Amino acid sequence: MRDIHIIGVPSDYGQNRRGVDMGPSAIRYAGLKEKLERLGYDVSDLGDVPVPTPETRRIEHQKLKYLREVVSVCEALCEKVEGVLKGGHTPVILGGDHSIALGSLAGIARAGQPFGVIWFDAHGDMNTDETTPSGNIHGMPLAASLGLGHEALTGIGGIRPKVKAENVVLVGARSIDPEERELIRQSGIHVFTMQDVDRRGMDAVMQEAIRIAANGTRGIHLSLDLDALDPMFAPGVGTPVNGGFTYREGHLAMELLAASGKLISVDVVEVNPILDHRNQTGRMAVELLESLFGKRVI
Ligand code: EXY
Ligand code: MN
Ligand code: MN
Ligand code: MN
Repeated sequence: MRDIHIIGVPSDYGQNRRGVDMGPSAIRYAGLKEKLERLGYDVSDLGDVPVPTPETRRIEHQKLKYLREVVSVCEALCEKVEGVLKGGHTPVILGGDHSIALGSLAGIARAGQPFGVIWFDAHGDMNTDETTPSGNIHGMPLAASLGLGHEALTGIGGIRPKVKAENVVLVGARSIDPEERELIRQSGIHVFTMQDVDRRGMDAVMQEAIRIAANGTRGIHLSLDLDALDPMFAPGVGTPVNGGFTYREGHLAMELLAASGKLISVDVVEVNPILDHRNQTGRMAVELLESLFGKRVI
């Protein structure tokens, strides 16, 4: 079993609701390290990447809010992820809002192996500075990782694109902006909406998603946005959207990914303890990670 290296990214610069910077603590307090060790992994917690202090918080671009801070966090995360992968370990990256995934994907790309991505999310995260309705960069990381949008984001880690659209699968989409829809269509990524999951079932959708992301690649990065789950099971997220995955659909998806043996890295994002109830969402994140790393009933 490859050992696991945990990296915390306490950043909320990709959006405008305070609290998601405490996501790494919430997930740690839910017992992540101990529970993965109980599954037999050797787990090292590398601590947190440096995040600029709020004093530097300055909006220079209304369409790319806190750009300087997001880039600084993602460049630091990119270095860490590259080092963990080159050391033969599995990075488990704790957000923080979803803008950090730019750093994760840059680091995997810098490690040099072609990879696929399963992007578990209620949203598309496929906006650019030209299409964004909010200016929040957590709505842009997937587009930027594909090389779409402002070069300050697409150039993170010095690799563009970080991943090929043919190996990217968005699963759980149910809140896409009008202009974002066009970008998604043109990009060539694969999308399974909640209707696809309703009609075909999570088993069929995930089996296909794994096939697509693994096709011609060394493995799969899972970008797990807790808002993919229904707010009933993950209330503590910054942009909740009704009609998400059930508790079991979430676990089945993780169990199928575990069984595929294709996982190379994972980021877990958007856990906001201020919006949560008794760390329900932090605990949900840890439970999903246990399933992702092979926890079995029998
Ligand atoms: N599409 C909206 C925007 O771009 O502002 C909402 C994005 C929410 C992104 C969250 C992390 O998934
Ligand atoms: Mn080690
Ligand atoms: Mn997201
Ligand atoms: Mn989302």
